[in-house]
Amino acid sequence: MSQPQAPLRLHVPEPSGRPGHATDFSYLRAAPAGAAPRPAVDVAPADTAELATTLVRVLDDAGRAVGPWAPEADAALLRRGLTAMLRVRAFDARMLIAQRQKKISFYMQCLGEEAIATAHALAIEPGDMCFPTYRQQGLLLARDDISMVELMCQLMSNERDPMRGRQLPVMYSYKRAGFFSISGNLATQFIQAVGWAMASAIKGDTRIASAWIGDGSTAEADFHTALTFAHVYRAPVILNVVNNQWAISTFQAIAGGEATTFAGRGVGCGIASLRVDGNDFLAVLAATRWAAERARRNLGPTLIEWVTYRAGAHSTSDDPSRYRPADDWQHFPLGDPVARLKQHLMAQGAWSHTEHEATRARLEAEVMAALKEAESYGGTLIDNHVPPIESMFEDVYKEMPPHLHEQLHQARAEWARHQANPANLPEPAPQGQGSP
Ligand SMILES: Cc1ncc(C[n+]2csc(CCOP(=O)(O)OP(=O)(O)O)c2C)c(N)n1
Ligand SMILES: [Mg+2]
Repeated sequence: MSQPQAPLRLHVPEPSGRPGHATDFSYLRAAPAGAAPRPAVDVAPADTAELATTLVRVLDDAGRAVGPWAPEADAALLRRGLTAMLRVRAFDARMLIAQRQKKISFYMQCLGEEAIATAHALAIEPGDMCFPTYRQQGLLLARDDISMVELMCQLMSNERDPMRGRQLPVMYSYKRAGFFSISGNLATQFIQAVGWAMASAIKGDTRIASAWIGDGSTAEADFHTALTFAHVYRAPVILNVVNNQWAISTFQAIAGGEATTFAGRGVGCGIASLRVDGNDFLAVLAATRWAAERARRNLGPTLIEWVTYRAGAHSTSDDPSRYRPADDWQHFPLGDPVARLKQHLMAQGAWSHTEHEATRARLEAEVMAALKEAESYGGTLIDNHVPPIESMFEDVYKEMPPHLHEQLHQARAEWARHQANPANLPEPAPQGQGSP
């Protein structure tokens, strides 16, 4: 006779903090700055196992750059980096207000995560192709290829929106700036990036790809497929996992981050992997350079888990006070990336409070001027402008097939009927609730 057993049960991970109950961040297991070794770029992937569980950090609590990962970066580059982060923050803050003012329908900010995309953008080369998510606006705003006005026109879906109103606001696409079209279907861009990297190698090109995904989205099958292909063919790609602790209201443990790391997934697949302090501008610079060199030297892919914190709401449709402590970010052990780089530069005498405030004011003025210009081009919510109905049918096929011709004909007739009698107009859809 077998012993009676307790009934089986499942484990459902829970966040260690909730509204009114402070988060216990010890689950992060944050290592001290300077402690992680920096192996040669041709390290065997299996030998990065330790680097995938510890935390690569450069800036210590006093703002000093310490340890083997401290990158070569002169004050001019770091000042540029700090300015880029402040630029992203100013842009995000103003676009949030613009959404509340009903000038745009939807927005997604990256507050608290600015170091990752901005330092990454300054560490890769023009011509490399990023496959971002909606939270890497820093890739665009750290460089000058694309104007703020153009981004705002996309957000307003106005006449100058390069996407012609066919994408949700923030879903930019800039081939000329190495910024692949953002997809609303999470994780699809991860396999596309690996495919692009493979194609670059097949063509004998020198450009590498950079794939982006959030902690929550790693639970999608595409993530795992991408890892397999990247490993098998040693694709020249950087596989970035931004672990900002949350996927809307779902804690990262639900996507599989409990008692393990997302970087560990890479090692399991035979991919060199790093777990890096994503709020440490210098660590992001150093780790990106290391991974980019590996890719360019045909040493294969690198997976980097960037540990950070989504300080703001998921999007303008979200209210995080419902599911986490309101002051969570203030207690996040890795701090604020802007404050940390500022402290580092000030300690070297390469920045000052006065310069900081002057830069903020200048960037705020830049954003306001851009907004004024973008608004002058109108927008769906600003002047009720509706693009011509024909534009719905354009740019789909090189030559419009007969069935679309027929639908266009029908749509024109419907539109004319509504205009003749506005009472025929259907109820407008509720605005302001976007997805993702
Ligand atoms: C395939 C798919 N599933 C679900 C969604 C809805 N959705 C949009 S964003 C999001 C959370 C993603 O979280 P994460 O990957 O951690 O990225 P983060 O928003 O934190 O940057 C979800 C579930 C979607 N857009 N696509
Ligand atoms: Mg997330």
